[in-house]
Amino acid sequence: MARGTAATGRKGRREAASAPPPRSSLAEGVRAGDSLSVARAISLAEDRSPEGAALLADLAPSTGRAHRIGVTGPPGAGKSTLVNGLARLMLDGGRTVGIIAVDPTSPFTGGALLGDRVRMQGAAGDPRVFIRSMASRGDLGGLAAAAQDACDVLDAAGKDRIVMETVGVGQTEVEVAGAADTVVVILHPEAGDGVQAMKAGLMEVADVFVVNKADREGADRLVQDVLDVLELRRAAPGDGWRPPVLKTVASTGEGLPALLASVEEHAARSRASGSFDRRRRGRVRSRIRDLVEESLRARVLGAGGDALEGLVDEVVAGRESPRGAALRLLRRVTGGREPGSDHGWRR
Ligand SMILES: Nc1nc2c(ncn2[C@@H]2O[C@H](COP(=O)(O)OP(=O)(O)O)[C@@H](O)[C@H]2O)c(=O)[nH]1
Ligand SMILES: [Mg+2]
Repeated sequence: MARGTAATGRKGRREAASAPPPRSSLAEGVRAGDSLSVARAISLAEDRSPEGAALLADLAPSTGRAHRIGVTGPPGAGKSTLVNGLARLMLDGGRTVGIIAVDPTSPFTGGALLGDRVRMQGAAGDPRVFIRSMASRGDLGGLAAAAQDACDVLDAAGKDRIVMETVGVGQTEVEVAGAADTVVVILHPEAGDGVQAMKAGLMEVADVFVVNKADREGADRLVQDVLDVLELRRAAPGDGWRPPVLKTVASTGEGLPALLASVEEHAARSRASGSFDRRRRGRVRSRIRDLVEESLRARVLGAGGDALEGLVDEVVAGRESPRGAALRLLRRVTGGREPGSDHGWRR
């Protein structure tokens, strides 16, 4: 990545901007790693304000260096405890760390995240760590996008490692965690959870499996269950990386150095094999698509909001088909031109 060293890169940019408007000074603050600027930048991005969009554009040249690690698994598996321990190890190894805790199930004031904050205090007291909680505002797709934007901000702020923790095993969690360079799936030896994770598609996105609470009954059996499922998965095409299944006791730190080593090995191997770039391209591709979809949807339904009910009447009365109605709404933003086909408007 042609980014130069952090020091010369930042200095060069600062000299180039002789009379920076306020937005640029916020970008400068982010690039300098200032926590308040980072927090404000993430809020702007989260609000999806035009100011936030412009800021992300300003920061774009400074992103792409961090390694993004998604951590997901069922509630209570020990994710927060493990992320905290992992962050400590990364700091001890001389890395700077950003942590984003994503909770699609709770409103912004939800208790779960406050609990997480308390648990993460070990790492939170350290100025080299930035921790941010993000919760649903009733729009799950938006949450995944906001988490990605927050990652970009932390990346631009010079964090070497960004960990995204999600609370559960639903679709949004898979989406958020899956949008990482390395995906860690945490299971724990309690009835049903392993099966649930396998159903939710987590088995497919995992690069590293962790059976946490290895101090509990049933850990070895769960390791074997995961290995059995992986045996089937090996038939699928891949880059030769076999996801390891590691045992940890996050509450004591046991197994965490091996987990970190595994994550780092995956990072190195995927960069060498090209799968890192492929994944990153795929991620960017779907982010662009999602944003196009989002803004088209807003434009079509925003501009045609009044027309929508009239079209509903027509469809209900049998004078128009749903597809025909959709095309009529679309034409309002395509300047009356017929979209080539409606396939491009969906995924
Ligand atoms: N026995 C045991 N308890 C653990 C372990 N890791 C975490 N816990 C406890 O499990 C509970 C849930 O942990 P938490 O990190 O909040 O899980 P999360 O919901 O996945 O983030 C907490 O009470 C932790 O102290 C472990 O390895 N062994
Ligand atoms: Mg948690």
